[in-house]
Amino acid sequence: MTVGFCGLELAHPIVNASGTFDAIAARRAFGDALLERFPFAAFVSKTVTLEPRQGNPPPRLWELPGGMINSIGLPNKGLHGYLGHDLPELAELGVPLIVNVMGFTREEVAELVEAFAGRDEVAALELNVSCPNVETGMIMGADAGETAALMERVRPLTGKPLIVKLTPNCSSPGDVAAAAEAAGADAVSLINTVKGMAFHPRRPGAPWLGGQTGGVSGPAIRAVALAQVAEVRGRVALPIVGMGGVQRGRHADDLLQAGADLVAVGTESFRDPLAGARVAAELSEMRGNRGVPRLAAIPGSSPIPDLA
Ligand code: RRO
Repeated sequence: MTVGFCGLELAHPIVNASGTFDAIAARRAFGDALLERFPFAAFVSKTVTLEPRQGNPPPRLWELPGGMINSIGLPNKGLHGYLGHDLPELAELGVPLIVNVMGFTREEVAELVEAFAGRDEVAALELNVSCPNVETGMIMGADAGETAALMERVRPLTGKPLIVKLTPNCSSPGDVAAAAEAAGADAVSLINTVKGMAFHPRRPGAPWLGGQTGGVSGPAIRAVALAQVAEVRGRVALPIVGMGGVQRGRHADDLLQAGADLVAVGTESFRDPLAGARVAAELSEMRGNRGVPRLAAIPGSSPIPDLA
């Protein structure tokens, strides 16, 4: 049985979290075998900005006992590089393509949305609102008014589904989600990473990450994700893509129980590139095989030790 999401028909409820699975590199490494056994029911591409970006200075990662902190800083080819190089390759994956975009002003986001509005390869857009609006100094997705103003600007530009990717780093994700819904969003996704910091192991007090602070992901934030998905479900009727620390089918099931419609696997894909398929299969086994692949059908997927 397939899963409906914003008018898309998906083979199962597991997708990837933006920026955590490089499908182009994976296709190069595994060839068409990747397409035959693609781990996700839809592919969410890494964030695209209007202009090309180098990203943050290194180091960009810090490993935690329960996950990691990243401070990648949006390295990407920019809109034109994406349209010319990435989009044609991502369009061949055989699953719906969701493009994640971010701008530093509302007009930048509008330009990005307009550029993708007419592209048949793109099934939906995810708006990454975890960055500052350089005109107001506010993190767009940390403020309900900013989020509403952004949605009002971009909603008329496309009939494609618009998914607002919420940040957990705000006082009320529920308020922001409600504002996004009232202004015409088709879905929300949450949570993005939780702001964190690590000191250099040999220079106490000196930040390790080149970007000073970064985003915590992995099992460390699973309970935060569960609480925020449940909170947002209490505030909106929109479809929700839930994510944060999912390693197993049981964790995906928890997010579904909390009110998510789809679940994204993120950090776990760095450890196990087939984690998406494994989580889908485990979920299927838990839920009585309602349309997701069975674990036995996924050679090479790596079971992991039982975690609490
Ligand atoms: O590129 C990043 O450093 C980054 C982004 Br855009 C994001 O949305 N979330 C994250 O953890 N890192």
